[in-house]
Amino acid sequence: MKVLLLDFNIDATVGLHQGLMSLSASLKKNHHEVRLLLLNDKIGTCFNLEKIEHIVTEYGPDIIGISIVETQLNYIKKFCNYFSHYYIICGGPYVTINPYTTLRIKGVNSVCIGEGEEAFCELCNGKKRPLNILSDNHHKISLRPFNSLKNIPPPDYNLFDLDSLLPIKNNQLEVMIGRGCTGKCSYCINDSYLKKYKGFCTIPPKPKDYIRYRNADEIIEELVSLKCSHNIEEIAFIDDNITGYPAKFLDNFFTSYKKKVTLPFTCNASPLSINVARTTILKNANCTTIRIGLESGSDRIKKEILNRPISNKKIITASKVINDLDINLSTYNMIGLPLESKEDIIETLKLNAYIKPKYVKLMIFYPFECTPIYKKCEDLGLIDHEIKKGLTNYNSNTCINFSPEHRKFIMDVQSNFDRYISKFSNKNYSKITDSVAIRN
Ligand code: B12
Repeated sequence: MKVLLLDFNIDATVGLHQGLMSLSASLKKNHHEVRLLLLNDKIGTCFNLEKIEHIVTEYGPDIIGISIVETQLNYIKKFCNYFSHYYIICGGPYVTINPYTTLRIKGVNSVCIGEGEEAFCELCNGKKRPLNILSDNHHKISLRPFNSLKNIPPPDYNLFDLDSLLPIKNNQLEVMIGRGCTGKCSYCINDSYLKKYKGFCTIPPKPKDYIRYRNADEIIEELVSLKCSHNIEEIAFIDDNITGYPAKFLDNFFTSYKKKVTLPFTCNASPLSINVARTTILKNANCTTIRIGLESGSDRIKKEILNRPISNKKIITASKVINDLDINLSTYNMIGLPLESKEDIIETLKLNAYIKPKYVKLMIFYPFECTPIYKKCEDLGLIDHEIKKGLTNYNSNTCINFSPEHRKFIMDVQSNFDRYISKFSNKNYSKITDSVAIRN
């Protein structure tokens, strides 16, 4: 079959789509022809339906596969409506938690819930009603258990034009060595994802079944080959929590990485699993930056709103480990959280000032449908749906009904986050925009 995969990446962070690269690898292994249409204003095609029609008609796909994140939904609806004469299947995080709503979008023929490598291949191979795929609003969802990542082919990096994409990312290659997170943070997809699997698998998975990692030798071989064929200066391991993988795997992987790949790297890690032993493994392998989710400096907000049991004390301890090993510390932060006061935001600024990150990234909170925090916001009547509908990013506005004064404060902190942090310390902070650090 001829498959066209669509990556809607409009007014959003540019990056390799790990899910689509994995689907592409499985489809190609099953002898299907695959092409990507990347919709993005900087690289790829801009969102102009006539222009897109020209590309789609020229390729003539038998099936169109779209990956959906909620903030791209407006564009996706327009696309599906316009191309409703094609067979369209949608998957991705939004679809997994809102399958029936997605299936009702005009033009959508079927949806994939959860991980899609086997299901999408079975559909393209002609199998009727594969598990994980729903083509009818009246049918019930049935999911297969999480697959071991050792059973699926390595991601197809050729799906993307790496030589055009890498320069935009400061020649930093994004890589995932595993999947899953056992956190239950109320704003994130992971918990809802796991709940879907628990509810619809014949054998419900345990949280630990969600955490999986790929074969270390295979990843190393892949990175060595990518390094030889492209201008890659740095690797970013974008797994949710790299230090959450077993120490033996980390040690084995990074020992080999240090010998064969050698490139400096950045990674995400949870303050809960950061310790001297694990962080030393990273440092020895040329880790230059560790990004942690600070999210809020208010322990009350973390407990009552975010369901995130990572106290300021734990964040301070983890930051000390990172700073002591002379690794750059980077923090992810959110403001504009439901029931958050000015004082809570000041706590976030103060905590950043105290732990001295080299880079900071701030997002204005956006409630994703069907997450526990969304339900809470709805119950309290906190969402301005008109504003939410128009939002495609996390920095231009808040869709939470705050007073005009608090709204003004949020926007001011958003524009001057590093300067606000500096108010609480004597150090200047460089700011990360679009996930790429601007080094001073
Ligand atoms: C890495 C990552 C990124 C990377 C790479 C993007 C990507 N999609 O790969 C970067 C940094 C670029 C990024 C950007 C953004 N991200 Co992001 N990101 C993630 C993260 C941490 C991991 C995603 C991942 O690679 N998972 C592993 C792969 C294998 O899984 P997958 O992509 O879900 O794909 C599998 C299935 O979903 C399914 N599937 C997916 N698509 C399709 C399509 C078809 C046809 C089929 C059949 C199946 C199928 O099969 C795939 C293989 O099993 C997730 C959190 C998470 N745990 O998912 C957030 C997440 C996906 N991001 C999110 C968001 C909002 C964004 C941004 C809007 C942020 C921004 N500030 O701009 C942008 C949007 C990007 C875009 N497409 O426009 C949200 C989406 C929430 C939602 N409900 O929609 C998530 C869920 C985080 C959260 N808040 O909970 N992101």
